[in-house]
Parts: sequence; C-alpha cells; structure tokens
Amino acid sequence: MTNVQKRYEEAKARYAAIGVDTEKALEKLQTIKISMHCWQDDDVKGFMNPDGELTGGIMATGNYLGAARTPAELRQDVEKAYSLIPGKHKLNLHAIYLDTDEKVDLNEIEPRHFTKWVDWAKEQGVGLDFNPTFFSHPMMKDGYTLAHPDKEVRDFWIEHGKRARKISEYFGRELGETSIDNFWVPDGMKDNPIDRMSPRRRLMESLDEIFAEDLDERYTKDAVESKLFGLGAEAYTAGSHEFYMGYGLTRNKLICLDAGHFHPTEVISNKLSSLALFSKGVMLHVSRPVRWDSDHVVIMDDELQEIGKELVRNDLLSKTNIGLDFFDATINRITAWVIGMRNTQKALLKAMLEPTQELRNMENKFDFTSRIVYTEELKDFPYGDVWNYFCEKNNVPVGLDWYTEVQKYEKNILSKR
Ligand code: RNT
Ligand code: ZN
Repeated sequence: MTNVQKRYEEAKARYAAIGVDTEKALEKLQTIKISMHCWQDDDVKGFMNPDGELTGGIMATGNYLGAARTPAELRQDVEKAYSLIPGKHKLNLHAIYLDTDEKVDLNEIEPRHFTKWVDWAKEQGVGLDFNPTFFSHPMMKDGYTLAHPDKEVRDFWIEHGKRARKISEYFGRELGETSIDNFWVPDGMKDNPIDRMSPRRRLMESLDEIFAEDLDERYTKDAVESKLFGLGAEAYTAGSHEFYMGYGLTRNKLICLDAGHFHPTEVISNKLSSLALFSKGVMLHVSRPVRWDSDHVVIMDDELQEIGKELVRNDLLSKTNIGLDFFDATINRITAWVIGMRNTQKALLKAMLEPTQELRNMENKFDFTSRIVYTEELKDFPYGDVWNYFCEKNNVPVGLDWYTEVQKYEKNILSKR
C-alpha cells in the first residue's frame, strides 16, 4: 500500500462515519469533464494575425516567457497540462485559433480550417468546444460588432457567427460529443449612453439572424454570455445579464455565467438554482474577479466552493457545461491551467464529500445550530487525502509534484521559445 492509499483509507473511514461514501464521490468525479480554455496559453492572441495583437474588446497583461506561438506549440502545452490533471476533459477553442496556411478572415472560416484540431482531439480522446471571436479585429468599430448601427459592420459579424456554428457542429459530429458554441460580444460604451436600448435591439436582431438556422443539438448547442463591463465598455455593455437572461430563455439557448462578469459582491453560485428552474442549461466560465478585472486564475476561494456545492447539492452537473476562463500572462501559463483545472475538480470533490441529505434534514427541521456546527467541522475533514488518492489512481502527480514537472518543461521547452 502506498502512503497515499494509506491516508485515503483513513480518510474514507472518517467520511464513512458521517455517512459519506468516498468511493461513490470518486466515481462521480471521474465522469466530470471540464473545458479547458485554449486562450490561457498565448494571452488570447490566436493565430489569425502573425503579430496577434489585442486591439479591442479584451486585454491580457504580463509577458512571462514561453507563450505558444503556433497551434503545434499550443497543442504541446495542452498535452503537458492534461498530463498533470486527473481525468479526461475538453478543449475550448476560439475562432482565432484556427490551424491553416490559408489567409482567411473571420467571415470566411470553415470547418476545414480546424481539421487539425479535430484530428488531434480524436487522438487525445477529448471533446472540443467553440467560440466565435468578436474582438481584436478592425471590423470591431466604435466599440461595436453585432450591435453596430452600420449594417455592413453587423453583417460581417453575423456571417462570422453563422460560420462559427457550422464549425461547432462539425466538432460535435466528428467527435461524437456535443460542442458548446459560446457567444460573447464586448459591445458597449466607455461613458454614459443616451440610448441604451437601440444597441440592445440591434444585438438581439443580429443574434436572431445568426441563430435562424436550426442545427442538430446532438452536435452543437449555442450559449450566450453576459457581462456587466469591459475594457473600454466601463459604463455600458449591451449584452448585460438581463439581456441574455431574456434572450437565452426566449430563444432556448444555454446561458453562460462567467464568475467575473458581475458587480464585485454579486456571485454566480446564487444564480444557478434559479436558472435551473427556467433555463435549458448553463455554461460556466469559472474565473475570478479582482476589482474591475474578471480574469484571474481560479483559486480555492469561497465562491469556487460555493459553485461546486450548488452544482452537486442540486444535482445540476448533467445540465451544466463547466469551462474555465482566465488569462494571466504574469505566471507560467501551464501552471495557470493546472491550478484552475485541479481547483475546479477539487471544489466539486469537496462538495461530493458532504453529507448533503443530513444537512438538508437539519435545515428542514429548522435546526440551524446543527447546520452550522456540521458545516464548520466539515471544513477540517481530510478531503485532500481523497484528492491525492484520485490523482494517484489517475496516474497524475500528487501534490506539489506536478509543479516539478512544469518546471522541467519550462526549462527544456518554454524557455527556448
Ligand atoms: C470576456 C469573456 C469571454 C472571453 C473569451 C476569450 O470577458 O469572459 O468569455 O474571456 O471569449
Ligand atoms: Zn467568459
């Protein structure tokens, strides 16, 4: 028996004493796929323009060595990260990450520009998700894409949106696993608008055009993502939460909640149960807001744990597509991925190791004393031993050992880029 196994056996007994079956929790965790966002590895630049500049709508800061410069480097890094994360997952691609020698613009992309990604995904046994890219492009004019007053601008982006759906459908068909196609649009204004409604109406109509064609939902599902603010859109964002709640509910789309897109004290964990009552499903962008920014690496904070609990307690995992969304260019980018992925899994595991029914019974009897006693004591239960065992079982490094692997990789590969 390894040390990790020994500790697991002790933890298992402690959990069993409060009615928690650790084996069951591990079985469940094994089935959970998280969509890892490709854009952490190159600071959201993509491969469409050789100098890949961020020219509007989104921003990453920092210049840590080793960012991926080509699709091949990105895949190499993703494989490294996957080797340090237990389980099989998905990769979330953005349109600007196409892999082709052809010079194509966003309104010209086709499935064939992504065949190499599909071949790779098959080889890896992972699924793919997709996102049209509505930023860093000269056709983003005056802070607007789909909501621009000029029809020519809107039409460019509408065409892009339609093509993105076809690519997502192609992913799903080829890989036999639904690809979520997530729409986020930065459109907004830096300062207080006079007219908040017209851009919203235009955004709604543009989206309706994009979604006019019904695609097979076994292959692709559309999601729509809201935001309260953005870089250069501090005062007004057309695609706000209310906008997309309304849009997603009336158009039968998945609603994407990004943890960093709300007022600083507003949390998405508290929205999941409401959405579950009314929406067909949710996509999550697990992220972390700091001040006005929304894209810090996911750490084991209270909100992450609360998200995990809401998903597990309400049995929402099968209706929820969990993805990550952050981009920190000041640290080794692979560590950013591994920390975010492993933390998200750990938060789910922690939730799965809770005697939920017992806690529910206390609450139903209005025994709030027991409820707080148990929830506080549970915080000290040895979930880490269960997690380490899960890593060992999945043949990925336990504890800090994963970092040694990344350090080697940085020395041998990243620092030579
Ligand atoms: C931006 C949104 C969006 C992006 C990605 C790159 O605020 O969160 O999801 O991060 O599309
Ligand atoms: Zn997001």
